[in-house]
Amino acid sequence: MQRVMLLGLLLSLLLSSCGSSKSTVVPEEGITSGIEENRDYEVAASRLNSPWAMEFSGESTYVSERDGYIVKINGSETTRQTVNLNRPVSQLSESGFLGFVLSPDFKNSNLAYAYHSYQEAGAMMNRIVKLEERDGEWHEIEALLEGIPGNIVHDGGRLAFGPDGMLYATTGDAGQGELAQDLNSLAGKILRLTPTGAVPEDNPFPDSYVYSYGHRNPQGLGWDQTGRMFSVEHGPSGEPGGHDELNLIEPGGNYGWPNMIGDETEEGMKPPLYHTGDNTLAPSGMAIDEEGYIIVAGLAGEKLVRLTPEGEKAEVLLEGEGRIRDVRFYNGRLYVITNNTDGRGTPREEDDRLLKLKY
Ligand SMILES: [Ca+2]
Repeated sequence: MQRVMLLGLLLSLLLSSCGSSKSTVVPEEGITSGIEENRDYEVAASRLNSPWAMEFSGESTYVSERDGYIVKINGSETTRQTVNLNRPVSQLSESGFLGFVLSPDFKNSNLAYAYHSYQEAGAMMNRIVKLEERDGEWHEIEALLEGIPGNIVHDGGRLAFGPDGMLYATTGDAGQGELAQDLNSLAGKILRLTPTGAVPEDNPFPDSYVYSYGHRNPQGLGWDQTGRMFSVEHGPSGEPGGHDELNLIEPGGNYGWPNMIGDETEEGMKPPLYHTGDNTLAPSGMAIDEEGYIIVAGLAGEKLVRLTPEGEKAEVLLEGEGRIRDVRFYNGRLYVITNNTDGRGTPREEDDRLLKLKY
């Protein structure tokens, strides 16, 4: 009961902070509560170190950790697996071992893909590698793409396979906004690769991995049942701040960073479906349910938010667990990883945790 009252207080604060907005995409009622009183969860794993992405296969869950490990969870058994890479992981602030996705044929091939930061001639870079699970460890077998601009912040890092069988990767602007508009740079983009690391013949720009551009720091990717592609990205820091975005991603689309934020418009640039106005959610992972509702993990916002398919309305599904890094559906349950151990959160004894929720 106390939790409900606290929630009401929080919501009224939220409402008062954005009630005067005239925006067309920030819901006038702000973020409402969709928390069910019986939304309990199981803790599927605890004491993870700065977890970033999660994947599932059969009874196993795999969680990437930013300092370069993969934790394999199988029932009550948790194993921290070594990842043998040809270039060492560089883990500073937001960089490190980030995206991780199992190959669609993982059960037969034992292959997976990872996105991680490394140092090259004194500069932070990011690379996408193919890994194989063998004898309880992971081994790099091939680098697909290297030299993606990096920094201690704005490294993007999400990997996902699309319904077209292609590998998609989000990259950040590496702290240099102008790179997001430069089609010759891999920064501030969503990239599309074949599973062997080649440029697909039907990419929107000739001989280029770039699928969409004008992104600041996208970290969430997903497709609905009709094949529409969505991404969430972090809005600007400082003044005005906030303005985190949900975008409908189309091939060759320019999503406006750093030229425009929020409801601003510019010829040839696509506005977001939804943005958070002056509020900060700091979205990382996302998941889409069977009806097209979009569930977004909020870091600084410390909540799990569900958006309607067109972004007209937002509601809180979970809060009080600290920062949330990633969210995924598997076998009808909603899985969430917290992100309280990377120096920006307030970890509790069991952090970070993998939570399994009813949905
Ligand atoms: Ca934008």
